[in-house]
Amino acid sequence: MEGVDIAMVDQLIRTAILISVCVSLSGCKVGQRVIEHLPPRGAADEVIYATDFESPVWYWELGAAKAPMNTMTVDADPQNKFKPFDGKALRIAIPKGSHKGLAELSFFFDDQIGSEPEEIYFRYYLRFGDDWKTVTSGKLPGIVGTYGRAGWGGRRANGKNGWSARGLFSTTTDDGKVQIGVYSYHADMKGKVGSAWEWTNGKRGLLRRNQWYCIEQYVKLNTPGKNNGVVRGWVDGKPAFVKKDIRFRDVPSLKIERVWLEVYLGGSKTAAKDHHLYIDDVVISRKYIGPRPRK
Ligand SMILES: [Ca+2]
Repeated sequence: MEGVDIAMVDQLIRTAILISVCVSLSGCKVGQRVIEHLPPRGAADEVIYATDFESPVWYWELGAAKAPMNTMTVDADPQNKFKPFDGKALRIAIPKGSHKGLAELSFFFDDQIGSEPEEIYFRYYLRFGDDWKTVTSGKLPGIVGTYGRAGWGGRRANGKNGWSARGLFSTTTDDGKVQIGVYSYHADMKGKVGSAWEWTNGKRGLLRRNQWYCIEQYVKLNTPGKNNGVVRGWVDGKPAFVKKDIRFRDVPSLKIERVWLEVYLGGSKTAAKDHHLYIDDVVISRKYIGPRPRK
């Protein structure tokens, strides 16, 4: 090592280690602000994932190289009566002539934390825009284990191939309200399409446009072969739905594969005009999350 400054090499190595530790600790969280009221994130922590859409590259953390189609982050959108929940939100469009809003974006548990849970909480803030007036129902973000095989799109679940518990929105009522719920493919499903479980407790799942709501979903997979799987729903921290007799699976290899951040207009007709909704403050956790504390 003659002629090499050992102290300098040592310093370079220390710097390289420090950089790699910082990168691995922050994952793809580059440029992203940590949501302050939440506990630390990671596989061993209760909060597994959180985004507040303040980062211009918020999608990196979900493995996407570019912003998903039909989306943009906004902190103002006055023509659609948008008001921020907290800073920027993700605006999702279902364009005229289309079914697709947000597609092909998921939090895959195995990729992100190296294992797949059997129960999980998923919470986000949701606001339907002033132009939201669908003539059919459709899908919202939710919790699934489709594994590219079954549990969506007419691919019937049989207990061994896949399952899903996505969010659901109904046709907009004449007075501008939207019923939400869960749309599930499970082993007891009849026919090719899933079961629609509307959140009707206290009418809390009947949402108005131009208003932010805290939507939280919980899935606990059943003991394989038994009817003891659970889906729960809360709106603004209040119970809006519970079902505790679901048979998602007959085999232990089916687990919670991902949270699917999907927005999709169903039915045979495409959107007659542009529809917009907004989401913010997405959290995936091993424990109940609940609404943000009021400032
Ligand atoms: Ca935000």
